[in-house]
Amino acid sequence: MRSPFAALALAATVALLAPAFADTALAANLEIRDAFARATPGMAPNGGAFMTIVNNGSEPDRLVSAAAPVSKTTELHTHDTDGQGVMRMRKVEFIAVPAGGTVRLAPGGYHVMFMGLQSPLKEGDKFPITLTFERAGKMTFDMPVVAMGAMGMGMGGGMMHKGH
Ligand SMILES: [Cu+2]
Repeated sequence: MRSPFAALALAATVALLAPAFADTALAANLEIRDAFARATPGMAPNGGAFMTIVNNGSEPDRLVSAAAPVSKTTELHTHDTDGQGVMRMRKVEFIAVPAGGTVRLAPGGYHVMFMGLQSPLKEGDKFPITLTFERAGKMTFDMPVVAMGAMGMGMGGGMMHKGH
């Protein structure tokens, strides 16, 4: 990620999300890259979203909550593997973003979970999401919805919501 090309990738991402990114996201030393939510099948009760959070500042920060109008509640989750090698989801109180570092929310690990969807998340749609950081405060941007299985990065996308 720390290549000269990262800046180009960022520029592309910011351009994509520019209308919503405006003042909040970049003012706070934090960048959100490659954010996407997965489309949900049929009556699936829950959905998940992923992103990369980059902290360009010299102070650590924490993602402490997320909110979106698509579901009754929105939680921060991670995956643990139990003694039998079965992955289970667990709610976390925060996701740490180290100073000058990057944290990835990706299938099989940290994710934002939309609990109790009002309606299915449809490929091609977008919805606003607000992330609240302990230090940087709130960042609101549009979360694009991509096809199920897209950008799964070979980590077994079908497993990610078995805990529900
Ligand atoms: Cu979850």
